Amino acid sequence: MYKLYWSPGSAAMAPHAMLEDIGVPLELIKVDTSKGEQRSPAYLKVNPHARVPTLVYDGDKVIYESTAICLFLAERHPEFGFTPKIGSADRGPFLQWMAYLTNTVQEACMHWWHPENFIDGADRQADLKRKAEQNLVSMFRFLDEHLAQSGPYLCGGNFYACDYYAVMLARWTRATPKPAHTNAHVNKLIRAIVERPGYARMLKAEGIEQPV
Ligand SMILES: N[C@@H](CCC(=O)N[C@@H](CS)C(=O)NCC(=O)O)C(=O)O
Repeated sequence: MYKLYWSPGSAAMAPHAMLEDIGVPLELIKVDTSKGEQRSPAYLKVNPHARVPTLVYDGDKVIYESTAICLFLAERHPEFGFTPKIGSADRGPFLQWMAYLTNTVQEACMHWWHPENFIDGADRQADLKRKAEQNLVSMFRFLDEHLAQSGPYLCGGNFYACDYYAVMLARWTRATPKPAHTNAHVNKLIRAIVERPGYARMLKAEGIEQPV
């Protein structure tokens, strides 16, 4: 039994999709970030950083950080093949993509959505947002070129959790001038992922759509 604290279209998307695939009993606890529920005293007890997602497992154990939750779920449910086996050829690229997505692409998304968390002043925030927009265009162009040469998934022929993560972040660019899905090979990856049962169920449960 897992409990996932989530909000629609947030960093909870990737772990939520995995939980839908895994199919174990799941309690979804919606945190309305637009109303500031992430800063309620009750939520701060499970996640002192006031962010979603947070996973509760084995009764009272708690972890947060989307990437950590994805890796943890992958290890706990190896039969779903969400990660390559330790020491296998795909393992290096898998770890590389997870790190790149979370450290670099997700950070640029955060700069775009919430420049006020990084810098004071409306003009400087607008500058940061513009820079983030340019960075996101380059990053998804880079991913597109990689997928063109070595796809259809990030690690080649095999799907892993990093593909869920990439498609989650692709959705986060939907309001930018050049959204990720306008890149042909990223688009192909998105179309493959939205067909997967877990990701499709997650979109439905969260009441959101994935632009393709
Ligand atoms: N590094 C964290 C980031 C989580 C995060 O920033 N979540 C956003 C939603 S995507 C959030 O909870 N925002 C609420 C707020 O900033 O107050 C992760 O990947 O889990």
